[in-house]
Amino acid sequence: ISVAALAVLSTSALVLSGCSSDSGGGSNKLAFIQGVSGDEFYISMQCGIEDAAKKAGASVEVQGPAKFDPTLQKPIVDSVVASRPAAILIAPTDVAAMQAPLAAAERAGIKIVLVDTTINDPSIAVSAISSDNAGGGAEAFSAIQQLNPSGGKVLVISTDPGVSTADARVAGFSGAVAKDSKFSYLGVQYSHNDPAEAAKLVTAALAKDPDIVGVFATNTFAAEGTATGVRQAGKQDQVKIVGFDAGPAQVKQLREGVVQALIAQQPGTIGTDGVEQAMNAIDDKPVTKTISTGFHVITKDTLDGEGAQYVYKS
Ligand code: T6T
Repeated sequence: ISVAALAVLSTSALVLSGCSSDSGGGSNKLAFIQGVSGDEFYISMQCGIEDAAKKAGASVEVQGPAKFDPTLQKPIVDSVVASRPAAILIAPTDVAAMQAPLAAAERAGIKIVLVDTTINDPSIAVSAISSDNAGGGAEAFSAIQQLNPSGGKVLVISTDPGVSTADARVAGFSGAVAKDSKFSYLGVQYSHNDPAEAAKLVTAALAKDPDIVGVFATNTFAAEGTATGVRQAGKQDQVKIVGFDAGPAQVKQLREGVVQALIAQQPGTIGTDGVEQAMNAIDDKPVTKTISTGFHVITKDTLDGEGAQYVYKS
C-alpha cells in the first residue's frame, strides 16, 4: 500500500449511511465525495444518492474527509479517480483548492457533478446542484428583522472563506442588512466548522458588543456553537439566532427556544438530482447545467407540522 493510499485511509472513511437502501449494484459505478463525513446534511444527501442510484441500476461508493478541508479532500479525489468511476458527485471544500483535482478528474473522462458547494470554474462539471444560498442568507436577515423591529447590531458566524455555499449565505445576509438603516452589521467571523470555536467567537463578540440583537450562523456547526455561546453569555432572551441547516441538534435548539429559525435545505433532493444528472451525462442524454433546490424556513411553530419533512436524517 502506498504512502498516498495510507494518507487517504487515515483521513477519510468509507461512509456507511443510516438510510434504508444499500450501495446498489449494476454496471455504472458512481462515487460520492462528501464535504465532511459525519455531517447530517451529507448523510441525508447520501440517502438520496443511494436511493436514486439503486433505481438507476448504478453502484455508489461514499467517502468523506474527517474535516471540511481541501488538504484532506484532495487525496480522496485522487484515489477515487484512480478507481475509475463513471461519475463523481462531490461537495468541493474550497472554490480554489479543489479546482485542479476536479479538472484532472474530468480530463480522465469522469463526469463531474457538483452537489451543494461549487468551484471557481464550474464549467468542468456536467451539472451543479445547490440550495438558494444567497436567498437563504437574505431570508435569515428577514427573520432577524421581524424578531427585532427596532433594529440593532447583527453578527455572522461562518465556517471558512472559500466555501461557496457559506460565502453566498453571508453575501445574501449582508446585502439585506445594508438595506435597513436600523441595523448595523458587525461583519463575519470564521469558526473553521468547529462548534467550540464558534461558541468562543460569540462569547467574545458579546463581551465587546453586549447589545448584539441577532446572530446568523451559516451552517450546522456554526449554529451549534453560536447557540452555546449565547447561552454561556446568558443572553438567550436578547439575542435572536437564525441558523442554516436542520440537523437534530439545531432542531433541539429550536424546540428549546435558543434558536428562533432554521433555514433548511433539501440535501436528499440535491442527491437524487445529482444522480439523475450524472446518469444523463453517462448515457449521453441532455443535462441541466445548474439546478437550485431552494430552501425552507422552519420555526418552532412549524416544526411539528409542515417543517418536519425538512429535518435532516442522522
Ligand atoms: O450547510 C451544509 C452545507 O450546505 C455546507 O456547504 C457545509 O455545511 C453543511 O454541510 C452543514 O454542516
